[in-house]
Amino acid sequence: MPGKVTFTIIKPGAVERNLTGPILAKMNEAGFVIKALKYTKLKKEQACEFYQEHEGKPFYDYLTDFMSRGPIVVVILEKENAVADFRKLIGSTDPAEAEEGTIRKLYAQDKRENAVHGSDSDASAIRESDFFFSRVERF
Ligand code: IDP
Repeated sequence: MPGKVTFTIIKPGAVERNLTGPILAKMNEAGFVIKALKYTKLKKEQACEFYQEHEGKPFYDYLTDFMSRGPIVVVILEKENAVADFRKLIGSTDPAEAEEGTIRKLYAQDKRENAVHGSDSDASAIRESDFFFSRVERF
């Protein structure tokens, strides 16, 4: 049975362009409930750790520079079928391929700076939530 929790990051490009409010509103409108939320910033080595599964890929250095460029908003979200429904809400990695109305179609700049992250499995949602949030920050 799919889990009820997913994890998202509003990435630096979107925070810089003042899109945090509209993006959170889209998540709420789609039925996701905020369980934990934090405004923070990654150091380069922390971005490398978070994205270690992509180490060695051609976009890894750009990605980890980008993700540590400025503030981000990290959020744990709850909803039935959270991971799959959230991936649908954000759309394809490349906004040029994303469906109309998805968060990336609306707000991403390009494939590299694509506004938001969304966990790709229940296990990732747990691992990524644990990366950013302590036990007392969620309830
Ligand atoms: P996802 O975020 O849609 O799950 P992943 O394949 O996990 O996509 O890639 C993580 C992030 O790395 C993407 O959101 C995007 O910012 C960046 N990325 C992925 N593929 C490419 C690429 O081919 N070129 C440049 N950046 C990429």
